[in-house]
Amino acid sequence: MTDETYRSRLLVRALRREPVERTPVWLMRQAGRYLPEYRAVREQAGGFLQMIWNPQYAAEVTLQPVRRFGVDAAILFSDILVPLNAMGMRLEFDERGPVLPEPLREQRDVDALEVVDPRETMPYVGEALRLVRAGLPQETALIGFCGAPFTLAAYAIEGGTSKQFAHLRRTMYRDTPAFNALMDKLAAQVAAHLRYQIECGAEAVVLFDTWAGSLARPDYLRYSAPWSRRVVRDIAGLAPCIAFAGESDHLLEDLVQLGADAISLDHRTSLAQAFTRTRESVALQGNLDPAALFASPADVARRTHALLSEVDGRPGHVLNLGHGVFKHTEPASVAAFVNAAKEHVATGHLS
Ligand code: 1CP
Repeated sequence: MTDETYRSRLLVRALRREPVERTPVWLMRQAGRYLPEYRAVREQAGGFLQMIWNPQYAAEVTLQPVRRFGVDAAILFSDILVPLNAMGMRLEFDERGPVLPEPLREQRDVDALEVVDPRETMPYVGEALRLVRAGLPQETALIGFCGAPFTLAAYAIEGGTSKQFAHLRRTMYRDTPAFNALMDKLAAQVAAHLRYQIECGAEAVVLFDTWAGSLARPDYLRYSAPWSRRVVRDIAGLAPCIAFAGESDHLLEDLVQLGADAISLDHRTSLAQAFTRTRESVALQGNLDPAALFASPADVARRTHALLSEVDGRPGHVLNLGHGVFKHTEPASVAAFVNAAKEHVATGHLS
């Protein structure tokens, strides 16, 4: 990458806590059903997994929000559950979300799970990344991602989404050797998947630990953090890593210890206080409430300026939502969010 290309990619610089001309902005789940052009491709492809497995479709929907809104980053269109499928688990998506009809419940299920080479089992991921990079403006960064081992274990053991995670908790507490063996395999797969995406052009990666926040702090430290830390260590120096953990205000100080370059905060955490709590030792991403996008575009712009004023130009901020875009969001509100970010003039630390 030339110096000029590097300088133009605000996202990568902000993740390294370098001063930037303006705060970079992108949205989690920025490709999705709230966009008519996404729905059209989904119809043509015939399903969600069909879009992921076809690099042309995956690249097209990855590029759609970049074209429409001019966000500062594209995130590969895929899903955190794709590697579980590559490891040998059946995976389906229905109206309610993901379904894994053969969940892992015992040691021998874990034994049957295979750590695989992403180059051989998920070549469509690398191909889609190359197509996206070729279609992106120079200044737009490309992001890869993976689920964190704990969140992947939650889906693998439950067989889908859950509110109480009873099977997961039973396995964690009562069959700890099987849980640990599963986490070891998942950590190896996750690290390999992130390395593969970086090799194929991802300039930053997100590690999504969506269900981490469901754990009390001692359980997070015992059952999730060690394996996430292993993954972060495994990719250190290759590309900046953003650690996301859902509803995790109680874990913020522990998330710093993962060693990632940035932490993605949800809207329940005060961004200004988070800079203090993390001693400005990591970059912070976030954190407009995704439901705030149901406000009028003018109100969304006001809320976005208020959030950016709170940060006041401190280095190491990437603007995003606290969690993914909701399905019934109006594109005009997303545009208002992105445009407000691009127009915002910091009055504090940078001026
Ligand atoms: O019907 C559709 O079109 C599918 C909806 C959808 C989409 C657009 C799903 C099903 N996944 C995705 C894409 C996706 N998932 C991306 C693509 C990048 C982007 O466009 O922004 C990413 C980064 C993910 C990651 C993901 N999948 C997470 C982690 C982030 C998060 O939101 O917490 C999780 C938990 C999933 C599982 C999943 N996949 C899909 C759904 C509906 C869910 C969540 C189900 C649940 O609540 O358990």
